[in-house]
Amino acid sequence: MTTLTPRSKTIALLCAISCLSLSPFALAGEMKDADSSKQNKIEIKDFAFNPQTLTVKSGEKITWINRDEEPHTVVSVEKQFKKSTALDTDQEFTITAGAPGTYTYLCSVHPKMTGTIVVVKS
Ligand SMILES: [Cu+2]
Repeated sequence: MTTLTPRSKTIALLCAISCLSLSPFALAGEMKDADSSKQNKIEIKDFAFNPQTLTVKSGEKITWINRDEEPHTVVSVEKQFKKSTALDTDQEFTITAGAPGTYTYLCSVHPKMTGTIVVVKS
């Protein structure tokens, strides 16, 4: 009675596959719910950072998301924050804004792509 029939094995396998494919969505949902603070998003699209200048408060999170088919990076010109890896399509990169100041950054793959973050006191 404890032996799995081929049919029940197939069902178990299908369940595992569907559970796996659902997990990224479940995870994204959880992350959204967990973070109720303001979302500072910068979209990378058509080889540009959007918005090009973003003002945030110290301690807030900033997330870049690559909407291009090309890989892009986010690199602080004066190494004021950790640099991203090469972001693939729809991949995100998040930092927490540090001390107040002006932070310029660029894409190291396409150095003409630049952006600015202005951090103000929280
Ligand atoms: Cu780029």
